[in-house]
Parts: sequence; structure tokens; C-alpha cells
Amino acid sequence: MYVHNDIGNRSFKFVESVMTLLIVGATTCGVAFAEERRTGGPTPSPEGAGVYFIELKDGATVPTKVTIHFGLREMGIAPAGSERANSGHHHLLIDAELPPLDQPIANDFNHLHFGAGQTEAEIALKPGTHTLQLLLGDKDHIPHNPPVMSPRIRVVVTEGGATPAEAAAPARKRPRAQARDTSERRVNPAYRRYPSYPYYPGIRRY
Ligand SMILES: [Cu+2]
Repeated sequence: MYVHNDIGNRSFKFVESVMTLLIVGATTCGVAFAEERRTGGPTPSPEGAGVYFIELKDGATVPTKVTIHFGLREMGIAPAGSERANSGHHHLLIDAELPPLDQPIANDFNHLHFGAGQTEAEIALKPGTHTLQLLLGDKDHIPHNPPVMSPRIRVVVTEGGATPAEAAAPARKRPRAQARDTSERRVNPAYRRYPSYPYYPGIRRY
């Protein structure tokens, strides 16, 4: 009877300590998770916001000079320094780890800022494998909260690599517009005799 009681008591203690461990563990995880989510600067980003590479996939082969198009959803582009809700400007991280998300993004060859509001950029990369990542920054170049960033993708740069657009549409060759676009040929010869018209303000000409 006594032994039985002792075992019962011990097993209860064991269960109790396991429960305590579980509770402590869950609390710690919860705190760590909350900490993770809090990263980012003082500017909030709306739900569903995201940045992405347009027509550029992970593992793509690209030439040494490549134009990269930046996609943005659920937010607007605003130049650096301008205060506008739900907006920011693009940053392209080249061969760089994710920087601290609550501080201004560094400005160097690995962290390119597009503070004028650009949505594309031509960059030059050496042949080899490189990583690219987009990270939106607020007026002060600080990531939003939660941060708005793309997955980090890997590109293989070769001297004769196809551009992302060519890779996306390999069947289509040169755009037709290029062959046609000579302004001389587009002018109707009949109009050449009248090179200019008198201009009357307020009267619509057709
Ligand atoms: Cu910036």
C-alpha cells in the first residue's frame, strides 16, 4: 500500500514536471515567435503586401547585363523621403544576407537603392552564380513592419545568357516594331507639302 502510494506520488511529480517543461517551452516559443514577427521598422505595411521579380525565376540563366523588373502588390511606390501611407521604394540585394530589418538598409554595391521610385534596373553581374533579393524600404530606407521582401533567388550569369523576357517567350524573336520604326517612312507624303499649320488657340484641329 505504502509502495503503491509512493509510486503514484512519483509518477504524479513526473507528470507535473513534464507539464511545467511543456508550458515553459510553449511560452518561450511564443515569445521567440512574437519577437520574430516584430522585426521591421516603424512604418507599417498592409496585409498582403509583397515584392517579387517579374519574369525572373529562381535558377534562371541570365546575361552579364540584365534588366530586372520589380513587382509590387498591395502597396505603392514613393520616392525616398516622401511621406505616403502604404508606400516605399525598392532595394535590390545582390549576393547579400538579409540586413537588420529595423535599421536603414546599407547603401553599397550589394545593396542598391531605387529611391527615385524606379521599378526596373539594368545591372551588370560577373559570370557565375549570384543571389538576388528585393526588399522594400520606407522613406528612411528602413524595411516595413512586417518587412516586405521577396524570397532570395539564385541566378546563373553567363556571357551569352538569355534575358528573362526572352527566356519567358523563346518562340518570339525580335519585336516587329523595331523593323518598322523609321519616322521618315511613317509620314504620309501628301502632308509633306504642308509642313506646318497655323495654330488658333481654342480651335480644335483634327
Ligand atoms: Cu533606400
